[in-house]
Amino acid sequence: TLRHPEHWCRSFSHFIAQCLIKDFETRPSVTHLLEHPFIKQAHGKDTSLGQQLSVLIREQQDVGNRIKTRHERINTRKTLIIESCPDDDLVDLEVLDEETIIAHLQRRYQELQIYTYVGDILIALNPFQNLNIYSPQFSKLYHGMKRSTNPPHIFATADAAYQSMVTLSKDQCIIISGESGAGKTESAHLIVQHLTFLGKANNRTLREKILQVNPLVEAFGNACTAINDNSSRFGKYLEMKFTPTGAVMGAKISEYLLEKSRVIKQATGEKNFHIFYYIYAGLYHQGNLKKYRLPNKTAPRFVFILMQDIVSSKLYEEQFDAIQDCFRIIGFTEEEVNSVYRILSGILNTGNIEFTSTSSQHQSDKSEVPDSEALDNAATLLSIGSEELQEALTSHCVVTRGETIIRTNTVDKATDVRDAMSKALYGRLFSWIVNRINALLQPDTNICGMNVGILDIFGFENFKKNSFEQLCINIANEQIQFYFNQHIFALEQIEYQSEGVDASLVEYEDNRPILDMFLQKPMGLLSLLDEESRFPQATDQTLVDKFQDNLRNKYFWTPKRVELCFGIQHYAGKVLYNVSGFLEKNRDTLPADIVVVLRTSENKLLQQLFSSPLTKTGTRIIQLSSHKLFNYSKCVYACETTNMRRQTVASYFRYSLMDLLSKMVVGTPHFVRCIKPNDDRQALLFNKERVMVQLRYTGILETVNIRRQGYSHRILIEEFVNRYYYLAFRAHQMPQGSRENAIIILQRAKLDNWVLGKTKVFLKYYHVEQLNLMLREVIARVVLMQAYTKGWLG
Ligand code: AOV
Ligand code: MG
Repeated sequence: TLRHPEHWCRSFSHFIAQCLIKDFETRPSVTHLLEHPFIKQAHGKDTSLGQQLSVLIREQQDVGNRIKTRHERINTRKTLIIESCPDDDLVDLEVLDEETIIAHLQRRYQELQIYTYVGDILIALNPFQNLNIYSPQFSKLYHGMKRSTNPPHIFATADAAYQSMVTLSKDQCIIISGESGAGKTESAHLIVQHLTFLGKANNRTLREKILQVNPLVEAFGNACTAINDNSSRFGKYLEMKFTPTGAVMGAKISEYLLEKSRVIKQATGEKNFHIFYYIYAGLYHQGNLKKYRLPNKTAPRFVFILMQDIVSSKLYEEQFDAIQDCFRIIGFTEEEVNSVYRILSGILNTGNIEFTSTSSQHQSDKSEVPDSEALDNAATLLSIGSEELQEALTSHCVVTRGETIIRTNTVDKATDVRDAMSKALYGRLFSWIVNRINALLQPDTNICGMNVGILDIFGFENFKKNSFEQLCINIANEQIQFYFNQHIFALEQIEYQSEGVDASLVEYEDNRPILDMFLQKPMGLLSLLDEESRFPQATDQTLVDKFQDNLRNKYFWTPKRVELCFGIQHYAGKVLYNVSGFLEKNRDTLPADIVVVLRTSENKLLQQLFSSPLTKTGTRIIQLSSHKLFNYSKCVYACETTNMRRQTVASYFRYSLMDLLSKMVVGTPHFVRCIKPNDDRQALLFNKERVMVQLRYTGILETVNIRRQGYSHRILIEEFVNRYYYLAFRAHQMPQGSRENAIIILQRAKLDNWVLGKTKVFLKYYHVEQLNLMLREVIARVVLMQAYTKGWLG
């Protein structure tokens, strides 16, 4: 009876109408019931109720109309039956080849439909302009809806992850990929926005705090590059934590591989991390430059290219205010923020310390600081002794046969030490901020909840000159592509065979050989780099020779005419790397003398940064249990633990990759593939060639094929019956997890095209969506019914 409102008694309809109004914001999926004549009739006498209802209905229509003009179409389907809509999903295209897909995406892009589905995967084309489709009204519209109800949207992906988490009580993970500037970070923001909307906690401040997390860490971790003005220079995995009923209760970020070298040097046309410009402009306008000992004008050798225009930049000043708000809202104390500013200004001043060579009779390689202003400023800001700092920069202790000898540093060496200190300060400060945010956003209950994780890393990069940083970034992207392939193609096809399911196999480009070349031990590129880094006499040339001698495959080559370079055929294209600086960047040594001085700081925060056991980035490394690795070995490129004592950046990088993937694989993945339509950052410009290349290397055509032919969801029969028996049996029946019962449920749900394997039910992505939606509605009805019969809501 519950399924048919026309059979409801009057008072029950009235009650439902009240519930609907109360629940409207959280459950718009049932709003179509509002229009049902029996409901209207039921509260016809209650004018206030009637008025509220009509307001809600009008609001709903309003949003719909706006969507219509925006997307030139409104989908008014409100039934549970899946209707194919050739426009929105590439899987439904009649002709399937590259040309057709490109033409289709181009037409949609020109109509400002930047999103398109490939089954359950979302393709997002960067619009390079602000679209008016991300307001709370849109969040409402996409809330709890099936994908086919509305035009494709990033909110629909976030919603699907959320609904799947709540319905199945399982962690979820949204993986956003795409090359640099394709729109990953923007997509991640929009996902967080929709998830905070969905996870409405009574605690409003918590929502506000979570929304400040991305802007704050990005101020410290993003920078302007030749490709993207707001390029992520670190990998970020943000986990949003929810209660079992779906209320947001906290968040946690993990950061990966910050490009610290940017603090001391940027490529031509690039800039330092945003925060330096923000604080300089902000403090300038506050009249606080003196307090933080920052020069009023651009100093002669200000490594941070704090250009003159910064002083007049209104935008930077506004960003500074915004960052101050972020700190305050998230809960940093004034003392902490002040310490952060002092350390940042300390880094700026450290960058200005210059050395000159002084030779005496006894020591020819001595360096000194001719002008002590920057040195004194840095020491004051970092609350350490100026003399001690100078000593740590210009000399070092060596212990031989129990005796401590002090050796002087050459100018080059002193400069390296200075730069290592700046990098260490910034890297550790960044990690501290992330850890502090995590502490402040930790759930304050012991409830064992669930997560939606959002992965936003630095995208694939290919500059004119590529260095060690690009290599790490590109290997990380290679790994994410491998994970995608494993999940979409490999695991699925293995299961067809083992379960005796007849499904045609789809060929795809497997990038495992490239990953092997990088990560294998002991002959992979990273291992070779580590080995060479252990030799003090190693040079750029010996490194290239070593690579050349040991990496003999079609993915690696050394160009004849360009010296000290090697080329890699990545999944996303050819990249030429210049090895100069590779060894030093990989060693990333921070002299003990500097650590000793910094530990004497009177600044509590600074003490904390350097008190923990030293790891390369200052973050604690998470040890993974062997059990976890065993389970995930299909998706994660397994690599065993490395010797922590002599940790290089490359070995830390392996850890990070493994840690990241082990987090990702516990959740059900949802993929967002960002595509960059042109390299000029221009709205409405669709460069066919560029899009074609991206579609090819991400394997979109193959993905469409496998989504069309394959079964993306494979669930053990017992688990299936356990999960969905509500749809065909009474709550107290608890049917057995048998094949017969699974078939009863599938038939009752009126699904077709599913297959039963030996132990699993094979379902299309839209089957699962429909089953979950039905399950949610049935459960909601049962809950309402119980509440009503018990008189709780009279
Ligand atoms: P990325 O994260 O993929 O690059 P971003 O998310 O930073 O790329 O996007 C680059 C720029 O594209 C943004 O600064 C926006 O100007 C624009 N953009 C992207 N998505 C949208 C959108 N949905 N609406 C409006 N503008 C958008 V990198 O982090 O460099 O790999 O390391
Ligand atoms: Mg980014």
